[in-house]
Amino acid sequence: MFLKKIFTLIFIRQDNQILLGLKKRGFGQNKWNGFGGKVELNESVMEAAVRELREESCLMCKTTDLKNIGHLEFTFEGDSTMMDVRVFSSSIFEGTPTETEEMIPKWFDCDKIPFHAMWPDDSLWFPYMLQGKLFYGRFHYQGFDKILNYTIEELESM
Ligand code: 6U4
Ligand code: NA
Ligand code: NA
Repeated sequence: MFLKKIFTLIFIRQDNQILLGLKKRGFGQNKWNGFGGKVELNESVMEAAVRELREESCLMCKTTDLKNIGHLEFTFEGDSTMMDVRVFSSSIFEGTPTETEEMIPKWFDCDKIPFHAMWPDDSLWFPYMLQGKLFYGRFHYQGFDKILNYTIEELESM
């Protein structure tokens, strides 16, 4: 049995670009990723997604403007915790991406995603996101660099 912890991950889109953040500390340090974190007790998953986006990039977004685009589950060899990550996107937001204690935000062209400096799973599921397909992926890691096995499927609805 796994102890599930729910996380959010949000991707802001504008024209043919996507906003990523370079994580400055903690889990996923020095990797480019979407913005997100743990869901707290007193909030919904979408409220957490909006809060983490604001805390990490200074952008503001409404829960009603979020699209639920994917679901990712991560397990790690020898660890009974499952990271259950709810993935969102939005092209409606306010503010200017600004560096915070946790992240350095930067716009990337969608055909120039820095996969070499991202979680190894990202290159496997980003194509679904970039093609507008809903996805469900499960990844089992050994350490934080090696995927031992995985499955990804396209979903009809979330
Ligand atoms: P604190 O303790 O406040 O720094 P918090 O911000 O709540 O933590 P954090 O940053 O540890 O949580 O959350 C991890 C973030 O990384 C979430 O947005 C989910 C995302 N994430 C985790 N594993 C990932 C993976 N393999 N691939 C990926 N994103 C991942 O693309
Ligand atoms: Na975070
Ligand atoms: Na956070």
